[in-house]
Amino acid sequence: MTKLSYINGLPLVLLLSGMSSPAFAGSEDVVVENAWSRASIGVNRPGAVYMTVRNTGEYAVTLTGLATPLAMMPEIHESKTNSNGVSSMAPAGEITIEPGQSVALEPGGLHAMLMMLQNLMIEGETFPLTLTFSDGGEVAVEVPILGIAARGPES
Ligand SMILES: [Cu+2]
Repeated sequence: MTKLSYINGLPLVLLLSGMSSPAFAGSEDVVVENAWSRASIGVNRPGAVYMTVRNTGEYAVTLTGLATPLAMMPEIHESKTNSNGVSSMAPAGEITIEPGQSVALEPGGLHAMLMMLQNLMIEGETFPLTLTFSDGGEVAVEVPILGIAARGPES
């Protein structure tokens, strides 16, 4: 009601456009492309998911978390290789995507790590993955499981 009284008195066209503003500031404009993952050797090793997250809207969006029935602890990680050629990875925290930009989750860089797998990841199957954003919105994607040696969505 405070919002209504605030915009009270504005021309009707402004009132209507104000009321049709998105309930979520940004995440409804997020598109997830080319999501894929690899078959797992067992459930004791984590799985990894790769994709491109594109912000087609006019507001910056911040990816804050992941959810999937396949893993109890899905988390965004970033792999890094130091000057000695030793690679390691760590939680990447929240990822902000500016309007018109995209973030690539790909082997050797950012990835969605699926820790505490609840099931084997079997080639040819798919599983649902939900991306959560700071505006409260969610984007769900069905992730195909490719072969154990796959290097990209077309492999
Ligand atoms: Cu990882």
